Amino acid sequence: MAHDKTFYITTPIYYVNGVPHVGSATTTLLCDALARFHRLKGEKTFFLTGTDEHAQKVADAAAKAGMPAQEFADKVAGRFRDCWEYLNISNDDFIRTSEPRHRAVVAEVFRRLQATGDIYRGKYEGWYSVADETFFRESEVKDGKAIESGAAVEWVSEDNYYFKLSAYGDRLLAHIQSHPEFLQPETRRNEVLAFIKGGLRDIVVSRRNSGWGICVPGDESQVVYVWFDALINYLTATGWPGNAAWDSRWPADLHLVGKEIYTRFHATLWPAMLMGLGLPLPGTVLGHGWWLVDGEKGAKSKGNIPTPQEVVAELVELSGASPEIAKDALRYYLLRDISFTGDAEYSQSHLISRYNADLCNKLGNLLNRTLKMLAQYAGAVVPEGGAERTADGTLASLSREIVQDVERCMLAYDPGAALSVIWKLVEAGNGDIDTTAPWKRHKAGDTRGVADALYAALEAVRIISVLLTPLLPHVASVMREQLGLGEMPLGDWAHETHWGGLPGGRKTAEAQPIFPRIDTKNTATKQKELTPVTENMPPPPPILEVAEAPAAPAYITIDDFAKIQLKIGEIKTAERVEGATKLLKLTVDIGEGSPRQILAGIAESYLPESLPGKKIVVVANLAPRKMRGLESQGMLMAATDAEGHAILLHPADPDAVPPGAQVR
Ligand code: ME8
Repeated sequence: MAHDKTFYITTPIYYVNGVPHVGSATTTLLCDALARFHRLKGEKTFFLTGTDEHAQKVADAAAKAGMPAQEFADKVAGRFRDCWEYLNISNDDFIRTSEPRHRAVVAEVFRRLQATGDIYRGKYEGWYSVADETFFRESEVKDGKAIESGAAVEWVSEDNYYFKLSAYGDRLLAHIQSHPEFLQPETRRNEVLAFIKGGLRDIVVSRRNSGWGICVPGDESQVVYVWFDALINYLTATGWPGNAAWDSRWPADLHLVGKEIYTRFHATLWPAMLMGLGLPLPGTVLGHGWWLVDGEKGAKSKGNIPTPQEVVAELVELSGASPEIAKDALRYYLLRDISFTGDAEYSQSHLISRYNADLCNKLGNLLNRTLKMLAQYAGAVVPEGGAERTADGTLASLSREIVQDVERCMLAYDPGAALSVIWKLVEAGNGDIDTTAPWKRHKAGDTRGVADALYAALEAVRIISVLLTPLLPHVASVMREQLGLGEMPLGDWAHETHWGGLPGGRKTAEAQPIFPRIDTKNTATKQKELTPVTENMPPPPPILEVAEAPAAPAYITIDDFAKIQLKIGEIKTAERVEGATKLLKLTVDIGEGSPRQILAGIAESYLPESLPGKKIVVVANLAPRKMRGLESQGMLMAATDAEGHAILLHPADPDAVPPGAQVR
């Protein structure tokens, strides 16, 4: 095998019983970011996605639509292709399991495993769930439902073919234990270890032929079980076994999937099938958590989760940003907030907070103010002198660290962590401008000082554009356009991430804001005016009415004031409240031993992760009251800014006052 190994990355192939939504888009976008990163580093890359068509639920959906299954599958597969094109997904191939190239490989795998005795004939009697397309054991079923998913099961009794999964338990365990990178994250690896140690049973790999699926070779009465068929897609796309170059792609470096298809299928059945075929196992199988909507898994069957096109249209409408920018804003939210270890709540208000706080206020502001100052103080021409001109050098050294951290995150397959690291540089860029204050230097006639400060800010913006190229490709290219630079050439990652690379003497383009701010005061009304985003989608959650204070009288007496007990509190934890756009649930230490639970209507002004550790002022003797079924044991004091956002009050010297200190 004298070929250079290609970096090979795959998404699940999606069932064509429903259209793509922001859940399937998330897995696809994660893979897209990783594929783009490897290409930028100059590696040969092969990024595969596609559709899984031979499921019983696809046949059922086609019947419901009154269409032949193949015609129905063609139509919905087209929706997936279109959606990925719309989102600028850079897949190198799109595989459909109904294609002849795949049917031939499935038949070949089946034949080979029959020849080794790994596939044999038997009779199956037991439970099957169409929604999960999974066979369940008696112990996995309760009250007619699969315990794992809650989906209905039916009793089936069929003559089938079996795969000898039971023979692979020990080899699987040995491989998992000697390859710590194979199953990630660690919590899922442990789940798989427990699943395998619990004992593997042989698995049914064919079903009665009801006219939809790939026939078992030599036995037209049976079709190959949809999961056995589907997993093989990863091999089909390499050209195995006929194409001499198949092993430049195989084994895949990364299979990225959602958690529900991780343990049983991608981490157990698939590696066992490969072992049976004598083929190497994939480098890493990584499972992410779900987007929940109002606490429940977002799923096409429930119709509770929007399509990317719907969300982008809303963002364009609310912000006035261009559709391409709105697509990257959606990318930003999905990549940044999906969780690998747990689940995450998907909501429009979280998306808007991310848009306003991170994209508009931080990134957009940094780009805009830097270019505006350059135009104002230096004729929009990049100062000459390169890396020499880096003000006090802090931004330069931070940038070096951040480049390394971003690379580490991307190599660890974590685009969300990479984004949060990049935002440290965005924040530091803004902070550096505040401290170097080019406007003051300009006023003092310090031309050199202005040039140093502006060069540092411009270079930070350029490095950020490089780091964002695989993650937010359109935003990165607009940033580069405004900086007067061209597209990032593939393979130039190492060179372009060096501090000091921005050539002097070049004219920048006019600063154009790319993320117009969303006015959150109007969001609720506008949201209501929009046509429902998906049929059957529940209406958006009502905006919480934060209890209005009664109008204050002109004067109160000192005795009235004395009734109010104000104390310094320290925020310990902060999280969003499911279904509430404005509300955060905090625990606050006010010096009483155990912290109080306080609900505050500040979710549109503060990200929960920015709050722990902050000292604030609490009304400690406000009678407890319930909001959204949760008790609030106090109130935080906050001012209101011009746009109606809550701005928390903090002690001027937070270290001097312990939690519980009286405020008068
Ligand atoms: O399972 N949150 O296809 P599928 C996050 N055909 N990701 C989600 C999600 C959510 N709420 N909902 C779906 C299949 N996904 C099989 C796969 S592979 C050989 C065969 C994403 O159409 C996530 O990646 O049900 C999940 O694993 C996948 O879509 C399931 O897509």
